[in-house]
Amino acid sequence: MSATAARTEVTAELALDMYRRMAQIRLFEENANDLYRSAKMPGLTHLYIGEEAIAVGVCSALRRDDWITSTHRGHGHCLAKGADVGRMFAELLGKEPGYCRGKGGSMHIADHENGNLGANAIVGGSSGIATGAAYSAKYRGTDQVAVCFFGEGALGQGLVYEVMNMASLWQLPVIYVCENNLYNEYTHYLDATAGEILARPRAFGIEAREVDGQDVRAVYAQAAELVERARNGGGPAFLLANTYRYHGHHVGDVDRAYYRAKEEEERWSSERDPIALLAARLGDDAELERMRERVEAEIEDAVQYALNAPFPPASEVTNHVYA
Ligand SMILES: Cc1ncc(C[n+]2csc(CCOP(=O)(O)OP(=O)(O)O)c2C)c(N)n1
Repeated sequence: MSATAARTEVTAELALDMYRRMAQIRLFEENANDLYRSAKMPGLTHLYIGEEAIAVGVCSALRRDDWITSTHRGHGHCLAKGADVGRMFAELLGKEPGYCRGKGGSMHIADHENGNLGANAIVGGSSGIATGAAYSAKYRGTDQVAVCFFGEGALGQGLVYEVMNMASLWQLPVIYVCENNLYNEYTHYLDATAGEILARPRAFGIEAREVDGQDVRAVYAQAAELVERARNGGGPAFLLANTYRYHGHHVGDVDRAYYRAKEEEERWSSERDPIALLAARLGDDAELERMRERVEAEIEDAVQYALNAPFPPASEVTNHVYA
């Protein structure tokens, strides 16, 4: 077995850990939805349910000191990179122990200790930040890698092409992970995206691959190869992961019949669910059930912790705010 093959191998231990992380994200998101629907959460949020295998597969190939940047649909990325569930719920509820002392909310969670440079509500915006982080790693001579998660809607943003051009010229250790969940808000991506997606990074000489975003083992294997390659000076890469969001664009988008069929939604959740696909492969139902129960207890505690946490005092409303 080659050295690269050894690193991309999914051991039983890693598969179980990836299962736990996907289950944690799924339950986190279901609880976030409940908090919104019971009017306990201010604002709204964009659920990652259905896409868990991408965040988990990619982040499982990263070190803690590697970086990620995230999007408006960012809870899964935060959790997969190691964020604390209690502090995440606290942020969603606007509470003091939240990652931004409750002032950022769902779309602005950053967790620098775990290498998460932040979610970003500007579609495509974080591509500049991830590429800058990769430039910093190269300039300082560290072997860190930066991953930029974004939806296929970001392919319409010019910044993404400016930074891919630089990343290729300077051989930066950055991986652009395009999560194609088929819809940019309420528009099918084929109505907004000309030509082949992979032809775009390839035009800059960037290594570009495609993966089944519902198969966490496949995502991990591709990511592990591309991360090692970038870490060893092999330059940037682009990973197109095909996926689907089960819920609406945001939690308020409940009547979706005008832009996509119920049958399509049911097909993805019943036949292509990333957690069920991995469970079928792992087989040990009793072990998985125990793991699910542990995650359920962890999430329940975290929700209670956030509900009971204080709001920041009104006197500090303008502290830490740079807008
Ligand atoms: C620069 C910019 N333009 C428009 C918007 C409004 N907007 C928010 S999400 C979104 C669609 C994003 O689709 P995609 O990038 O595919 O991500 P997904 O929501 O599917 O995860 C748009 C247009 C925005 N936030 N930023």
